[in-house]
Amino acid sequence: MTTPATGLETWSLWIGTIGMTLGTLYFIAQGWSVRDAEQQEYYIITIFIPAIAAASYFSMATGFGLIEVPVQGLGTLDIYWARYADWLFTTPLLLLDLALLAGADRNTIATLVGLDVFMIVTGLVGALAREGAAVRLAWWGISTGALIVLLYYLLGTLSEQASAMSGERAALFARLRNLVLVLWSLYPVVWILGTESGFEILPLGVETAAFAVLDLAAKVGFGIVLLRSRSVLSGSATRSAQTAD
Ligand SMILES: *C/C=C(C)/C=C/C=C(C)/C=C/C1=C(C)CCCC1(C)C
Repeated sequence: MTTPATGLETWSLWIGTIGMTLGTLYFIAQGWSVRDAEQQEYYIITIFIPAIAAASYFSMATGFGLIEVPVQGLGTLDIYWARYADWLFTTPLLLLDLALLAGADRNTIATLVGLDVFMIVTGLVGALAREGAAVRLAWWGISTGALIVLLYYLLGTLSEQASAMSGERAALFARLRNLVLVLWSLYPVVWILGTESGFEILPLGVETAAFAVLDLAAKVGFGIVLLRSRSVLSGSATRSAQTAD
């Protein structure tokens, strides 16, 4: 069976579960009275993000989301696969929020989501690969390559499209984009320092805590920043001034 979770590991997973649940409930409560269809769109997307993560954290906290992977030369690694199931759905939703804010066209959205899904799936393959450390690191490199292109796209094409929006909206976009740039860049770092790479510079407990902090900031933190600017979220650039709530 899998090795029993350490204190920090268990704590982090339960804090993740509770934090994501509270975030979900908070966004639902906030969005309850929203009648504007365009604003509702952001609420719907942003509520599902911590809701999916809460389910994933609950599965990890109760042991379902964990498997043992025997890796050549590294022994048996404990891998929380449920993270990737969560990220596969939540990261495209986060990008969708950003893309809507930027007024992005369909091709831009498709490119972003495509790169993102590619990044998460190749990361998952790297986490599950049994063929030894070199193969796992190669997958990490492929996934990180996709992240770099994705962030480059956020800074380039998407930011360009956002600059056509009103000042307030463009400023909100820039704030959230910067949050994504910083937080998302840390995921491959935690992965490579943690158990997945086999380096185990960070023990599983510390790695789990680090991912919990990143996940809470990237989902609940992101959602709070986005939704507290509700007045910016509806109408065209010019209408935004009149729809203050
Ligand atoms: C709410 C969850 C978020 C924002 C998760 C983001 C995850 C990433 C940006 C993960 C990236 C990875 C790599 C770039 C390489 C190694 C494997 C991953 C999946 C950790």
